[in-house]
Amino acid sequence: MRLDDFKAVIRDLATEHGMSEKAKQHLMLSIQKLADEKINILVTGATGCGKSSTINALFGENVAKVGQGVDPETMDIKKFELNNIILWDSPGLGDGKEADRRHSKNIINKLYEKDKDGNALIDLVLVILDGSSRDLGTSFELINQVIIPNLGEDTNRLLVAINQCDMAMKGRYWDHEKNKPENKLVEFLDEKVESTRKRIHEATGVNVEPIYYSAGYKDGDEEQQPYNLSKLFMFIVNSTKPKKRAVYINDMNIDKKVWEHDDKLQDYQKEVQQSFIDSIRESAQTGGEIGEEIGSLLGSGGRAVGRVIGTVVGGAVGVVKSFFSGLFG
Ligand SMILES: Nc1nc2c(ncn2[C@@H]2O[C@H](COP(=O)(O)OP(=O)(O)O)[C@@H](O)[C@H]2O)c(=O)[nH]1
Ligand SMILES: [Mg+2]
Repeated sequence: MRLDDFKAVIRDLATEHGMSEKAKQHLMLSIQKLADEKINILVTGATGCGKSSTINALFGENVAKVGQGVDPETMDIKKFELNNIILWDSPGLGDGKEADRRHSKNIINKLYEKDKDGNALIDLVLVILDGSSRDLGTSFELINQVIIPNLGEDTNRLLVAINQCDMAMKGRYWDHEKNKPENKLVEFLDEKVESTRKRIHEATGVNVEPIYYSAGYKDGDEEQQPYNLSKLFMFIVNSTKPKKRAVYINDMNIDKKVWEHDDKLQDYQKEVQQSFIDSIRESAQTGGEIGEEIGSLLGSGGRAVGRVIGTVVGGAVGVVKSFFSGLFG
């Protein structure tokens, strides 16, 4: 369990800072408790938008099967159970009237499902739009008429992401060598983000902040790495309840190369890292002296914490290192 690696790092850090045994114990127990947390994510969007590709990019190569067509047998919600993350993969709209009705119903039911504590089961709804498509009408119908009206108060758990940004201008202005968009495409994508934001706001009054990315693809020998996947991941982490955020450590893709191509890579990694630390601090939150000790170790007063973790992680811990390296050069 990779959270154990993180625990070891924090334990060393606590020892280094002369934290009391009592506070240390509390902190370790809190991290241990995080290992039992589950995060449920509903991934939806039109068939072919890249749900499976995105899931694989984020969580590892073969979690979901890419390129599965509209097979009536497999069209309904699929469930993927990782260590701590449970993914629900549902087609959006656009597969015909009958299928649309069924998918809407499935999605709405999922949105109202409660976990054992009576909280909404779904922590996060990730709606993926196909950035190469000119007609996103059914996607807006999905967001504005199916998801948002049934989301409840917590609209923060909705994330809208535009995939296949490499194909948004039919493949033009994509720099294959650097695996990133040229200026013309950046402008185009920025406009797409803005018009998406507007269309959702005008229809529902809800403010979302869409992002664009590419899940990449593999086609025989040809392979294209994801772009802005770290950014997507940062948005996913930030849309999750603070307490649960560190749980992602257990399931994120440890293949470093998928995370490397981003417009502001270091910012995203820094923010994710801070989120993980905040998450641990929050789950360890308590009053009295113990609380103070933990606060001073992991709180914003302890800004050095990230650097120290980077150092401690040093040669050892696989995923934490792989994701954070580059930050601590
Ligand atoms: N060029 C490009 N192709 C993509 C991208 N994401 C997915 N694809 C391709 O789009 C097709 C459909 O993807 P898939 O993940 O199966 O979509 P799903 O039906 O939503 O699960 C596949 O051929 C993928 O390789 C991307 O970011 N860029
Ligand atoms: Mg799929």
